[in-house]
Amino acid sequence: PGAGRKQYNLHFINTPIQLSDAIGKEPPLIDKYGLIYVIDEDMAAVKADPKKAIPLVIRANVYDCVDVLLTSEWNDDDFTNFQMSKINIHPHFFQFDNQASDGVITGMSYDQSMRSYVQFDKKMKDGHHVGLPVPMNAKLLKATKPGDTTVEIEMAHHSTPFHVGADIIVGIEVPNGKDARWIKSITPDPNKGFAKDHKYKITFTEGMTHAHKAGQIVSTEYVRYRWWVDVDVGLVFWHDHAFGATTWPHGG
Ligand SMILES: [Cu+2]
Repeated sequence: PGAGRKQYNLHFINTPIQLSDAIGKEPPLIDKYGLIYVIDEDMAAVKADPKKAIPLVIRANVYDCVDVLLTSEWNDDDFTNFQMSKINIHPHFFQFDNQASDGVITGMSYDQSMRSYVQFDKKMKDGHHVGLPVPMNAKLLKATKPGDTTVEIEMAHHSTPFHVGADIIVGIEVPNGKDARWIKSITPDPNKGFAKDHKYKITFTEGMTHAHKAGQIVSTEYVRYRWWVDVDVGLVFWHDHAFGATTWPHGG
């Protein structure tokens, strides 16, 4: 009973994309600033070979539930995202609950676009950050074992610390090795002032499934979309629609 679940962990990455093969004396055409979605398990191979950076197709059968976890490695820059990198997934031809599946970024809807989980610093000007602040990213200070309920972390400097009740992912960059957990408590308490050394001990409401190495990334920067396939809608176009004017020409 219930829908068949198809789960995909997707990353939006900034990587060279080969657009054509070499012909005669002409070298292959490569967009050095490619922007493309990849599935978790393929990310390393795509980064290593611009030929493998091809558009991602998500296939589902009628009555499936497509369960998508989306994250981004596209850092802030000055010439494409103007220090405000954000990406989402906007699938066309769907009936949306725009609070949960549309990739919205506007109005009073919950923000479903993501900042980069690999960004740990920020362009500053006159003592203030330019564009959006540093994303809420951290790194594990100590390795953890399966079943552990606490992590020791160092937040990205200048970022806002996590808060109690938030759900964060430990090991967000690890294919099939992520743990999403609710925060039960944080010490020192960020509500009484941020830690000068940016270091916090976090306790989760339940233990983690996987082992994690020191240095792995801990982040709030992910979104989970669920798409129920009620009817056969054929081929559906989808893309980033947070920064389309600059991501589309590069593949997004
Ligand atoms: Cu669109």
